[in-house]
Amino acid sequence: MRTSQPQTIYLKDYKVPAFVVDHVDLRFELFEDGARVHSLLNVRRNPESDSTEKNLELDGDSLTLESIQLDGRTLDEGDYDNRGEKLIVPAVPDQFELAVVTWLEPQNNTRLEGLYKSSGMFCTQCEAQGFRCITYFPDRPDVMARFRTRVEADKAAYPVLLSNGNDVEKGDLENGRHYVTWEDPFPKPSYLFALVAGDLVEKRDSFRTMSGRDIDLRMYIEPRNAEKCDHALDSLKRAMRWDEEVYGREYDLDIFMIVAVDDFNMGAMENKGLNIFNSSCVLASQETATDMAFQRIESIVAHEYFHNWSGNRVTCRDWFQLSLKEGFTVFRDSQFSSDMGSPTVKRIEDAAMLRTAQFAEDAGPMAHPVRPESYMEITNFYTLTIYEKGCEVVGMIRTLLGDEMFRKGSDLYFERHDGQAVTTDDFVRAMEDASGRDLTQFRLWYEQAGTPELTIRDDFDQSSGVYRLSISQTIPDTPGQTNKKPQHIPFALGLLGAGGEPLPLTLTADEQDAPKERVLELTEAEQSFEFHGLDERPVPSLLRHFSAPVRVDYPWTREQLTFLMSNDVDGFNRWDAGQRLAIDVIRSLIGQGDSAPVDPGLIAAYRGLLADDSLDQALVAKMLQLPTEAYLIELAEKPEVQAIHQARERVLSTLANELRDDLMACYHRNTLSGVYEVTPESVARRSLRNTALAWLLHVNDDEARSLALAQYADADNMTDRMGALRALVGSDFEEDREATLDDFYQRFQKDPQVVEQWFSVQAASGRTGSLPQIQQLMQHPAFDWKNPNKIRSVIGAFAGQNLPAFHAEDGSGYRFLSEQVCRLDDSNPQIAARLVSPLTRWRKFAPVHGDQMKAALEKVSQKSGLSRDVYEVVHKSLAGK
Ligand code: B3K
Ligand code: ZN
Repeated sequence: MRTSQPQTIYLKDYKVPAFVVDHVDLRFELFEDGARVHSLLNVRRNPESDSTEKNLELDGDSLTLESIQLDGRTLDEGDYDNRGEKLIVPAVPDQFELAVVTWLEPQNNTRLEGLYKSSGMFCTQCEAQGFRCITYFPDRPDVMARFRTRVEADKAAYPVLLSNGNDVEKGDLENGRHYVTWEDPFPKPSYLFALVAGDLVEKRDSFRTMSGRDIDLRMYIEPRNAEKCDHALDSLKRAMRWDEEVYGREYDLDIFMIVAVDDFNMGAMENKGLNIFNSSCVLASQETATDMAFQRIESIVAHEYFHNWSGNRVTCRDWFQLSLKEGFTVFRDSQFSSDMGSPTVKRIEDAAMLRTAQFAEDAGPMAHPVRPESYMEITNFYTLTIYEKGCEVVGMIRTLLGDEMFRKGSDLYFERHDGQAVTTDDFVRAMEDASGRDLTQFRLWYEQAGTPELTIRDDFDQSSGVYRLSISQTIPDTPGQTNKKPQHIPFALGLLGAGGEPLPLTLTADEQDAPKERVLELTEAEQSFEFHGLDERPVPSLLRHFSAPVRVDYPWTREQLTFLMSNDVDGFNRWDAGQRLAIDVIRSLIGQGDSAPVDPGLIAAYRGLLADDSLDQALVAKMLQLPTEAYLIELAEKPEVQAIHQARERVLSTLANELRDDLMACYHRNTLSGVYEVTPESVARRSLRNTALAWLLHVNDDEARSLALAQYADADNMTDRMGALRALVGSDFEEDREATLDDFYQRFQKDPQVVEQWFSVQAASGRTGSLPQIQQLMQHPAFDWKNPNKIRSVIGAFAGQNLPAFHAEDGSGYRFLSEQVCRLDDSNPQIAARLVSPLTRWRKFAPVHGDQMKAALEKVSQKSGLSRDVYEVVHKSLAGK
């Protein structure tokens, strides 16, 4: 628990470490009532440091120090200082051995950082600063050491003992105990350390690398999950092959291990050779995981695997550089997912998430650059900005350099910095050096927070045939940053003729055979571009593929949007036009009551989508999804949540009623027979069919009700079973809803990952997720305050997805959330700090909401002993104008 006001850490204060550690020898004695950790460090003064610092400073958190020896001499209490979160050993020699013994209580560790227990097994989470909860250490990523780890535990209770690298020795000990020693030949920062001990089943596979080495792939799970590993192992092999083919990266150790644990703060962790996963992000079977879960698992398995190069072999110098590994690795996993499935759909999913959630972050009190300048608690900076905007920044470099130069750049980066801890600037420099391009202005993407806004206007001169686009960019102020400079923005576009044909983009009057798509480079606050040789005013297709993470303001007419929806050659922009059209229609209905007519143009456009089986069905499935409430709220100035909800519901009901027969036909046309497979085509069909079902049940269609009940009962996979359940939950057929929810729980109660889905489908729905119902779910025997997934699936789903209930005008949703945050703050501050996030946007809302959100935040800020994690979020949100 915090005793003083949290300190702010600044990038500008970075100094190379005064001492480095070459080797770490660890011995873990694991018991039921605690763990003893013996650590032996080979420490030496860092030749690259000009510091004259005589004292050795080590980090430590919540540790009991049992003994400390320097070069074999035991230090007395007066010989060192271990007050606060540091252990300071004064006047150390230039080179020495430090032996430290600490005692910890993993069984009582509810923060899930450092060494803790999950379902009876020991496991670790060290990123970013969990290693200091295990032993005293210079716990910073630029100290890279070789680790040797001996794990000792009771043999019957913990037959499997794992750590990083290769197992080099094992044997039995007295009292029914045993040990295994692991050695990792690659120097690594402490955040990549991992240990697992448990009664686990092993699933094996193997992979032959491009140079012909055979890698042992091993997955460790609890016995009840033995049948849920195939998908992760297949995904892993695909990722390994892909990284060889696309980036030339080969795996380096002889063993690659994956462990699934139920209690985990994040999705997964890329520990060297021993990735640890949240069970929900790695275990899957057709009966228990939806298509979306299958795809998520494939991408997370790949993401963690890709970190072996982008993160582990080349790591971050300090935590301000987090996006160096995260942005690049998200970019790599997005490319991989595109290659495995539908690139257009993947781009749509990424852009939708970015525009809904990252843009909101950029516009809120926690806004920060991709390379932040300061933080209080680094755990709060595992954000959409670091990850997703960081990914976009890498993607823009690729767009500017082209595929070939980008690959040269990444080769140079890996070659130049292998084994080093580096910065985002080193990454950009490698890209510059390989390509010869100057990315000076581009670097502003790392330095300036906020989402650039492009205002685009156009005119056409019939007499000269010149079409002119004027583009201006501004970047809004964010906390601590004003008067921003224009950024370097790759802007992809095309022009369409009246018949929908792509037109050449002729930049000068004498240019021949101009391309039909271009990437313009915006570098000024205002720029204009002329396109020659046009017979008539074209329809512009702007920011194709979402070529930069920016907002676009252009006065589209509904006719232009409808036209783009069915004619653009860029699938992404077809989808985008559909979204913009739907947004425009929904917005125009806000506050208009239940009888205001819905634009027939929108209905016709959706009818067209449903009718045309020749279109890419994966794209159609995405186009049929109406913009989410969260996105509509994000776009609004002072959003009125209930009114937005009602307007959207009105459009949904109108579409469902007007298109009833088309939806029925779509449902039947997309009924699959044969074996379940997760291909883009079959995923799209299931998605279309379940969307049709949900829409029809939204208007309580009787025939659809029978279809849903039958689909629920007969489904051979979770996508269809959950699709039917979700549709029933969204209907007014109360008895069916209750009966099906009960049946679902009875069927799957032994499977925590499915119970989590059962919780969230209820918590996210207006019909089953009212506050009293949420409180009831929290009383359910399957709810568990110590399990982050359960908290997310009930409280997180309520506050993040059930927006009309969360934003209830009496403020009850806000008060509820603040109470849960306070309760969690003591046990798991990381999760508490994430959970509080919906309240931080209080300034965005009209006072009727905003004042109560603010009051809820103030309540949290008054809690005594507030963690650094929650303190930072709450205080930054309340600070300022
Ligand atoms: N690097 C980890 C995240 C660790 C979060 C620590 N609070 C997962 C990932 O991005 O791959
Ligand atoms: Zn990552």
